[in-house]
Amino acid sequence: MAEEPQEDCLFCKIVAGDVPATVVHETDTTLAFRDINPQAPTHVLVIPKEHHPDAAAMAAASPQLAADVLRAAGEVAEKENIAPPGGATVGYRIVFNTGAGAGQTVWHAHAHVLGGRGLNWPPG
Ligand code: D5M
Repeated sequence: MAEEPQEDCLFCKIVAGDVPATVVHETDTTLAFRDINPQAPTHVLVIPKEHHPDAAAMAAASPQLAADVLRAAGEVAEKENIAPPGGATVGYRIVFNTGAGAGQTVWHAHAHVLGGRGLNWPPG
């Protein structure tokens, strides 16, 4: 079920244009902007314009919207030149921190798209 914009949600405010962001990609249903605290040379957040509290809730409410976010993440990676093919050092990671214990701090679903450097496994 689609949720209404939440008054106290930072990312709903970015979608509404009430909080500034460096937007790098937009589709009908998604918005992508640079993370304010980048953890890699490319660190972009891809969000659904609709409010959902986390990725699992978004996928449960709308599998199509979850697919839109993943597709937009791939498009961001292409634009940022971190998508394979491109040699052994090229690649990116899509991360959905889900729950406070996993580092989620903003309760509006978002995919981190990280790349532009070697990425270790397992993550911390
Ligand atoms: O990721 C939430 C991310 O959101 C975190 O990496 C910082 C980023 N952030 C917070 N405020 C902003 C603004 N105003 N613009 C861009 N990026 C922002 P999480 O997985 O929830 O910890």
